[in-house]
Amino acid sequence: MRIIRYEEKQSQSPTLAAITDQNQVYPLPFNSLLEVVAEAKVKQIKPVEFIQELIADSLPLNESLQELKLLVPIEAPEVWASGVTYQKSKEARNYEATNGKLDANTFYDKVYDAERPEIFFKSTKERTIGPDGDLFLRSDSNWQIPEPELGLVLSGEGEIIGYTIGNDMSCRDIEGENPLYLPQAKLWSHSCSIGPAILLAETVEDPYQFEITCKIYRNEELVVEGSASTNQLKRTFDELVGFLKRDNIVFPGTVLLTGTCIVPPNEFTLADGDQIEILISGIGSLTNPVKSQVAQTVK
Ligand code: DO4
Ligand code: MG
Repeated sequence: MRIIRYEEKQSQSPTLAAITDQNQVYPLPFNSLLEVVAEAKVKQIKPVEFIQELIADSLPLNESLQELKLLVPIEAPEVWASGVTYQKSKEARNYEATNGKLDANTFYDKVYDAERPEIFFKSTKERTIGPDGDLFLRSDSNWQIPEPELGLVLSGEGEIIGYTIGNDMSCRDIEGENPLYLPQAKLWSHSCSIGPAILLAETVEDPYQFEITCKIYRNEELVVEGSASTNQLKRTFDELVGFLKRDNIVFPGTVLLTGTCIVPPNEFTLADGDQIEILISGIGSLTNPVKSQVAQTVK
């Protein structure tokens, strides 16, 4: 069972909906997944059971999932991210930090093996975009890539309530120049996308068996393609959430990205007009066009 938010055609208001395994879309009488989870808790049943009760006597939408204008599946107040949780990421970080001397014993090697994982602040609700929204490029970087990642959707207690797809856009040259520049290499307007859906945690048999694929198109031609699996993750999800929660407030609906396992070839950088597609088995496909940065104001 998956959860989406979409813009209702007539009222143009955000609407929560459940997607069944048969891909039927059922609007739900709640504003967010968090409300559904809270109500299920009161009833002492699992969110999936509560949703099954809710949709039992209703009809699905006539429109298919593809015909809907999808929004972020949750307005995550904060997005945090984990780093160097896959061997592939460790190698890529070493490459950019050492001008290609892959045998270097850097702090990336150390963090990969350390008890404490790398966890950093990635985005806020205002900077995060959903399916088909524009991802922006930084104007002061010449080496930018998407980072396709599994995202954990958390309750205020830090419980994993679902899984989504996230893109941790990154500037390899800025981070490679100096690790103290990490916030600038990672966080700017529209540098993070999540969606298209949240797969309810209790419906996932083994979260270490998600298949992740990333495709980048330029002028409608596939220019980068890579695949990996969460079974290559060095850490457990509980470990990552445990460090995020430690002495910290977790706002309900926070998303924790779990690190990248796919890195485009070293000579590749994103360009205006590219299209990024990230697919995760059971969750769906998150597609975003890439645009040169435009000035932003806070609404
Ligand atoms: O060390 C920098 C961050 C790496 C990262 O974002 C990742 O491994 O996904
Ligand atoms: Mg990342």
